[in-house]
Amino acid sequence: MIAAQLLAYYFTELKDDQLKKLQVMVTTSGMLGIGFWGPITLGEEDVACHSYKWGSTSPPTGGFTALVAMASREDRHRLEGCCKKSYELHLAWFYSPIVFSIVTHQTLKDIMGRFRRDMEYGLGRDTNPTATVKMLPTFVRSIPDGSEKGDFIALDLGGSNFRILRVKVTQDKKQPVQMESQVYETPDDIIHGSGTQYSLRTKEGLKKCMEILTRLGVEPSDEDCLAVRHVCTIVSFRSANLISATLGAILSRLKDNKGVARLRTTVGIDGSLYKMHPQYARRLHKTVRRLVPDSDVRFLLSESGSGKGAAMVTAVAYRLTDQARQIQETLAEFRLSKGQLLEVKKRMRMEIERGLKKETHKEATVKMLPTFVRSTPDGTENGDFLALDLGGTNFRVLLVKIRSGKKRTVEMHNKIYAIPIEVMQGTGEELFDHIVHCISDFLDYMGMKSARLPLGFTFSFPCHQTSLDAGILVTWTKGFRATDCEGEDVVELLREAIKRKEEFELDVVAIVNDTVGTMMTCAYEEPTCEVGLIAGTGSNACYMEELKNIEIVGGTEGRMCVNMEWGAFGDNGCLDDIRTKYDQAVDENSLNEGKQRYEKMCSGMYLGEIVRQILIDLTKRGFLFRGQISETLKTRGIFETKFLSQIESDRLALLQVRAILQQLGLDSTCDDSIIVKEVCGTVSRRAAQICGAGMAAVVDKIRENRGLDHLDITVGVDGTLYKLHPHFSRIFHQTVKELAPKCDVNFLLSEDGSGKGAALITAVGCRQRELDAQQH
Ligand code: 0WK
Ligand code: BGC
Repeated sequence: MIAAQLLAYYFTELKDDQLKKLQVMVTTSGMLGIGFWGPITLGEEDVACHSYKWGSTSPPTGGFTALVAMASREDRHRLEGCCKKSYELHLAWFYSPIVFSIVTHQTLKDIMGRFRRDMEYGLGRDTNPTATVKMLPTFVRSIPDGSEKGDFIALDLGGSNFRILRVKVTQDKKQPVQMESQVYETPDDIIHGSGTQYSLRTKEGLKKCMEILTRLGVEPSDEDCLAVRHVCTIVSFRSANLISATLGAILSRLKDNKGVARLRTTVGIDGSLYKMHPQYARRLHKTVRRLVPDSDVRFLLSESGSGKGAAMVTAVAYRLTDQARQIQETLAEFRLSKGQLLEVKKRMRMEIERGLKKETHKEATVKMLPTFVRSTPDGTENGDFLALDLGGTNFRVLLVKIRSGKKRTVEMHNKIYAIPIEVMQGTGEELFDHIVHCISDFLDYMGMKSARLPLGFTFSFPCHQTSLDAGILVTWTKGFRATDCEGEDVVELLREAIKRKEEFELDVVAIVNDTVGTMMTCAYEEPTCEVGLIAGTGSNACYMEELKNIEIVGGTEGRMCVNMEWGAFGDNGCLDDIRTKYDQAVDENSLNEGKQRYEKMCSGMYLGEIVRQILIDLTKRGFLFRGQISETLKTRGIFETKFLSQIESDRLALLQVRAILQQLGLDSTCDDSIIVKEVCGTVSRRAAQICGAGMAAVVDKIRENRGLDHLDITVGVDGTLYKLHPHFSRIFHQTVKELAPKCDVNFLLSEDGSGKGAALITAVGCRQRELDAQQH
C-alpha cells in the first residue's frame, strides 16, 4: 500500500521529462504489469468501463475505483456500497496508477492515429454501421456570417445544468446577441456523481478532500487525502491527454481537408470539467499543441453555453433557407418551361420566314444567307485541295486529298495555328497577311510551295455570298474585330494578301461557313445529312432549303444550303422576355453589344461569362464566397466555358470543384461549390434547350417544305461545347425530340471538322466550273 502511495505521489510531482525517464524504469515493472495484466483481464470489464467512461465529460470514475482499491479492508467494505466487484478492483488498484499515467507522447500519437482511422470508418458509408466513432452528420452546413437575425428559444440539455434560453440575434454590431436564460435543477445523484472532486490541489483542496471522503463515509487520514488527490490528478491528466489525442486527430483531418501547410483554427470549448478543473485546460492545450505542432490552435471558452450556439444554428438555418430560396428565384429565370421553349421555336420559325422573304430579308435578324452550295456530296468528288478553317477555337490549314470511285477515300493533313488577339482585333491586312503566312508555313511543311491548288476557305462569320467564291462580311462575331473587313469581300481580301506575299499562287474556289462545311463533311458519310450545326465558340446552323423559298437568290428548282446565322436571333428584341439581367450584362460587356443575342445565351464563348455575372450578383448578395468579390471574379472572360464542363462533370467530387475555383483565385466553401455547380448546370441547360428549340424549328421547316407528316433527317454537328460539355448534347437532343415530335433526327458528330467539307465543296465548285467552261 505504502509503495503504491509513494508511487502515486511520486508521479504527480514529476515534470514531463522526469516522467519520461521514469517510463523506462516502469516499463520494466510494466512488464511485470503485463504479467499482472492477465488477472486484470478478469477485471477488464471494469477497465474497459474506465476507458469508456474516460471519454465522458463527467468527473473520472477511474479515480473512484482506485480509491476503493487503496482503502483499508474495513474502509473498503464501507465503500462497497458504491460498487460491487471490489476484489477485482483490489487487483486493479495495485497497478492502475502506473497504467493510467504512462501515456507517453508516442502513445498519444498512436491514439491520435487510431482515432483518425476510426474517424474515417465513421465517415465511410460501408464502415459507418460498425464504426465506434460514429461521425454523426449535424446538417449544420455553415457558421454564422453575421447576417443572421431573429428571436429564438434554445434548450441546453446534456451538460451539468439544464438551461432554457431566449436568444435575440440582431445586426447590432455592439451587441449582436442578447440572451436571457433560466437554469433548471438536475436530479441529485447527477450533482453528487460528478461535480465536487475537482479542486483537491491546495491546502484547501486537501480540506475539501477530507470533506468529500468523510461524506462518502470513510475516515481518511491526511495521507489518504494526499493519495486520493494524486489519483484524481492522474486520472484527470489521462483524460486531458486522451482528449488531446482525439482532438489532435480531428485537427489533422481538418488540416488535410483544407489542404493547407499550417492549420489556423479555433476550438470552441465548454464543459464543467474544462472550466472547473484547475489544470485540465492548460494540460489539454499543451498536449494538443505538442501533438499537432503544425497547427495554430486557439481555444475559445464558450461564455454562454451551447444554448446560444443552438440559437445561432437555427439562425444560420433560417439564413441558409432564405438564401437558397433567393438563389432558386434567381435561377428560376433560366429554367424555361416547355411552353416558353415552344414559343422560342415558333419565334425562330417566324424569323426564318422573314430572312427568306425578299421584302423582309433586309430587316430580318436571322439572315438565311444563300451559300451557293446546291447539293451534298455524291461521291464523285476527286482531287487535292487546300482548305483553311478560320473562326473556331483553332485556325487550321489543311491539305485534303479526295479520291472518288468504289473505294473512295479522303486523306487529310493539317496544321493548327494560333490567331493572336492583337491580330483578331488589328487591321484586316494584318489578319489576312497572318493567314497567308500560315499557309506559306504549311506549304513549306508539306513541301509543296510550287503547287497551285484549288482552295476552300471555311470562314465562320456571316457573309453575304453572291457566289460560291465571293462573300461580303456582314459583321464580325466571336471576339474578332479586324478593321476594314466588314462590308468587304473576304475572298478578295485573301487573294490580295496572297498577292502581297508573292510566294505562291492559290485558286480560291469557295468560301464556306463552318456550318456548311460541317454538313458536307457529315453528308459525305451519311447522305441523309442536310443540316449543319455548330455549338462551339459561336452558335449557328445551316440546312438545304428549297431554292424557291430563298427569294433573294431566285430560281425555283432544287435546293440550296442556307447559312441561317441564327446567332443574331433576338437582336430585334423578340427574346427579351426570356433574357435575364445577366444576359444583358454579358451583352453590354461584349465587343458587339446588341448583336448575336441568341448566340450570347447559348454558345461557348459566353456561357462562362453568364455564370460569372450570376456569381458576382450572388456574392454581392452575400450568398457566395463569404460575400467577398475577388479581383479574379471581376475579370471578364476569366470563367471560361471549359470550367463549366469540368465543374458539371458527374465524375467530379465537390473537392475538385473547389480546386477549380481555387485556380480561379476563388476561396470557396463546400456550399459555395454546390451553388456554383448548380449555377453552371442551370446556365448550360438553358443553352442546350434554346439551341434545341431553334433546331426543332429548322427540322420542322424542312418537313413542311417537303410536305411530309414525318421526317427522318441527319444533322451534322461540330463545336467544342457540343463535344466536350458533359450534358449539353443530351439535353439538346431531348429538347429537339420533344419540340419536333414529327421528326426523327439523327445527330452525327463531325470527326474531321469542316475543312474536309470545304474541300468537298471546292471539288464540286471545280467540277461546276469545268462544266460551265465546257458549255461556253
Ligand atoms: C470545328 C470546325 C470549325 C468550327 C469549329 C467550331 O472545323 O470549322 O468553326 O469546329 O467549334 P469551336 O472550335 O468554336 O468550338
Ligand atoms: C458566326 C457563324 C458561325 C458560328 C459558329 C457565329 O458567331 O456568325 O458564322 O457559323 O459562329 O462558329
